[in-house]
Amino acid sequence: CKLGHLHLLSEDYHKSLSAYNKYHLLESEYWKDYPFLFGLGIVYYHFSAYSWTVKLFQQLLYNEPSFCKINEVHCRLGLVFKVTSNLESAVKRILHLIQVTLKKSSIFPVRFHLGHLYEIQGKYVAARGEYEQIIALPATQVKSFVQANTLRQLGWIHHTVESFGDAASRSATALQFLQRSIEIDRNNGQTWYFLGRYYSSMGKVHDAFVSYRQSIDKSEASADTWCSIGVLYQEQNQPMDALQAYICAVQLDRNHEAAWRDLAILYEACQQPRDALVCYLNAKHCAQVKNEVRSLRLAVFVQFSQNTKDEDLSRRIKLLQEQVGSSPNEHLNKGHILPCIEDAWTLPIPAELTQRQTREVGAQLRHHVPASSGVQGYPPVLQTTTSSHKLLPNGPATENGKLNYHHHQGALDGGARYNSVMDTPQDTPSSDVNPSLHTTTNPYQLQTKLTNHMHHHGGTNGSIVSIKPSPPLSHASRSSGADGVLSPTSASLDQRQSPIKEKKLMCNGSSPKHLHLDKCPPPSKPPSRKQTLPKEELSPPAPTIYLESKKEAMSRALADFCTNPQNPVTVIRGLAAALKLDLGLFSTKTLVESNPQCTVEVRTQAQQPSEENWDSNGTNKVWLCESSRSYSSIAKYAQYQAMTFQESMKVGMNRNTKRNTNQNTSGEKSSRGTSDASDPCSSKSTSKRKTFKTIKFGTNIDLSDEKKWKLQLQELSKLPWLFRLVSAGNMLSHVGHSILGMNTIQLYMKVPGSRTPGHQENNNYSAININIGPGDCEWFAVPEEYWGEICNLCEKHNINYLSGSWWPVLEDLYHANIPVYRFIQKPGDLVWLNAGTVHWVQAVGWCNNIAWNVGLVSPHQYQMTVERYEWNKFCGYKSIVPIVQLTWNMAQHVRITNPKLFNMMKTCMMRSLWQCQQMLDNLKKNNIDVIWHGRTDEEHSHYCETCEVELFNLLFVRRSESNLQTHLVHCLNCARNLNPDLENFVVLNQYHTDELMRIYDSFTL
Ligand SMILES: O=C(O)CCC(=O)C(=O)O
Repeated sequence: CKLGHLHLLSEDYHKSLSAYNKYHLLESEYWKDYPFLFGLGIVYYHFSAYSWTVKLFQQLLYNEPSFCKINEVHCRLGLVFKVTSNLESAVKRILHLIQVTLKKSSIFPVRFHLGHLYEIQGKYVAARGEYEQIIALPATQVKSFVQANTLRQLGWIHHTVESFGDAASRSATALQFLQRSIEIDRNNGQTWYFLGRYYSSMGKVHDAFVSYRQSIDKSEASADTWCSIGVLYQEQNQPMDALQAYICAVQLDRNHEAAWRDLAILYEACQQPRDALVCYLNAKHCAQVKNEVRSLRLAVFVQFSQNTKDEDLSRRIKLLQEQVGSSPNEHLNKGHILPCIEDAWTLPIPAELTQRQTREVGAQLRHHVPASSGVQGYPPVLQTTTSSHKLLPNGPATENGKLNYHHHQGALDGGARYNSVMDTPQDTPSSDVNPSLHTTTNPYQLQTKLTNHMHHHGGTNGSIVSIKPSPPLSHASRSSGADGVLSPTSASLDQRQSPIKEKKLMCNGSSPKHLHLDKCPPPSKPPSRKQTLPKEELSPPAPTIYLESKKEAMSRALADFCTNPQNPVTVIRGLAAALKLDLGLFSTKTLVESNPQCTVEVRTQAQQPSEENWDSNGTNKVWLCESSRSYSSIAKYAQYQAMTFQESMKVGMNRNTKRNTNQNTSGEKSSRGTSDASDPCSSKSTSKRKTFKTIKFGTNIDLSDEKKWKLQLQELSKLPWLFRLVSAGNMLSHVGHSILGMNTIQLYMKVPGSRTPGHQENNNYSAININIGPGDCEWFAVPEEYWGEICNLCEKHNINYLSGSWWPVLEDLYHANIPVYRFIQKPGDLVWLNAGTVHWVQAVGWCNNIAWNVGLVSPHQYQMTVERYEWNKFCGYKSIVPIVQLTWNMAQHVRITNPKLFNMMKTCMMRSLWQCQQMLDNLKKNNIDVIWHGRTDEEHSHYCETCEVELFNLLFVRRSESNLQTHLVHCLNCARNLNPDLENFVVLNQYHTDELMRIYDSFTL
């Protein structure tokens, strides 16, 4: 491990990786060695092996949030999330970093990234705000490369964002910014490229060309620049030069959609339809590859324009296929202006532009074979036909022949492009370890590269970080003294820490910080199951219970069946009848009569077949389940529900009349195609592109107000104890405050196709859902032990399992050997979801549902809850159930008789007590006062403003700088990160230690 550090210090990453690997193989408890986690994370970052970087840094953050280089960890995580398009997480990390590096000069590169993240997200005003803060500062305070990059981006957004003013003034401002940027840094190829784009759009051809040339000269090989040069040549009617430039672009980036399109347009203009067709097909493939990523990343309006682009593309391809198919082969080859695409592929790059370029292209191409590039087998070869039809003259290249300048909007488009904004080594947090995020190679390629490297350099056989369970953590063996080992390598962000106080205030060096009950390593996903399930076990029937009497409904046997971990989900039929429940109280009519103005969150969705999920273009099956959010009222949504229902009745009646007429006149039955309008989830399919009706789903309607919903709540108290909203045996009744939708009721109002995407319940609690009707709902459920595999599939689709919105493609699950319960919930059916069951739901008809959570006081439920609490902490995701507070409350109010549950709760209490005591001792030693605050009844638990962990007892409070009326609460680590000596903080405590000790002692079996 030390050897790894040494090589890292001398920036020999290969050797460092090799040494760290050896250590990792030998040391099963590697995760206790924080400098190792940091060092190896840095090495992976260097090689752009981002998923491994994230894993190691998360382990480090989880185990030692006060590690001396923790800000560097946050910064790199922010950049990793940025480059892997996990933009929300990136913004979160960068905002955190800005907060903790307040008023330091190191903030500005970070602030630049924040601005740029906003720009990528299409939040231009926010982006401009960040950029303007940077350039408003005296030049001496901001490094010149940050200034230059900021001016460049400001120039670019003024040039491209129409809402920033009238064209003339935007244009003047854009030019000023770009020129100022170049004055500061003449060697930035990206800035020259933007300037070229600017001049080109102003019709200043010569200036544009000079700028592009500068760009080529200064930059690494850039497909964008070559593509734009091609456009410029083509506009000047120099097709051969244009061809060469485009070829250069697609050689540099085989997935450069715009360059393939432009090349196609060029060939069409030169009446070479066969070559044009090849290029369009490649463009189409690139578009497909990009679509899924794009829909994750870009704002809706960009998707609309993408849809139009895709339609154009498909139309052109169809036209050309007809042309090519109907023309003799030899005819197609006659009178070419340009070499065909296969020959063009071998053309040399224009000599005048390439002295420096050729060197780089060679180097690039060696590394630049995309791991999953579907545009294979270059040069592209078209299967020619031998049909004898005549080639149409004058390919209509100008109909959609606008060249694709705007399809590649520099910093705003694809991932590879925006990397270049940040990859100047100085842009990264600390230049001393030179963590370059390579411009031209995507993370996945580099992962492959890295793996190959490891094969060749005698590393492991690819299993670099095989996270395996290790023996329990021994406190004594924690390597605490070695934290400083790497300090000299990355001093940038941490110089401000005061080492003396740091040691004094640290209280968690050897204390058990987490609730992890058996002191195991950082949380990890359950291992994948190896055994292959027989086909019939992949679709098990959902356990269903038919109740006939109140006695059965109230029986112990029913509760035991539902809570048995062997049954991930149970459908209970006949409950409403057995208990004489009046579910009509939740019908739309009654809801409108009782609370018409109540707020409804509306999700606008596409109505799709339940086992499928298509991207917004209707071209690929994807996991990302998009919906936009708005708000309405019960009364308005009810109108919508009724209106859609009536419409569908009308369509149904018309269809019947038509069918009858047809049958009567011709005696034939009308065929039922996929576009059957009365089928609520039907899709129309034109040239393989599906289109779906847009629907609105009324969700998360809050029925917590006991006055407004008195009758409804009363009715539900007739339920058996296990299903009741409030009961002594329900952990969630002991939280001490309401958690909306968990220990309060939520209502859903649906039309056919309304989707609740895949999820596990918060903190793995069990859930109850009753369908009020009149229509059915379709459910999909997967046992808890498979959540890790579903999480992996989400990651594969670039979706965050915890915070993202996903709808599993069923065939992907079967392919991964994951069993899925699929069943219909009829009106009156109660669905019980056991702890941790993964599920997703789609309405078949028009219906309302009510749902809430239950936490059975049992060891199984408690363990599942704690596991998810820790996993959430590991992933930086907030647990909305404050488990520590809940445990202390339960210890006071519930008689626990199960020894396993008792031990787990006692461990949790002991750890929180121990931590509080350590903090108090250290605060006292440092003469920091702790002020009594207490806790009011029903006071909500506090969470750290920065890292969102639950705070128990001790609160570190400061005034918000932006709003002095607001107080912000932090955990000790984040407070110290903001100010090592806790200046400007007030420390409050909510419990007397004596009282906690008394509760602890009197909590007995
Ligand atoms: O009825 C719905 O769509 C919500 C289903 C659900 O996820 C739940 O009740 O937990």
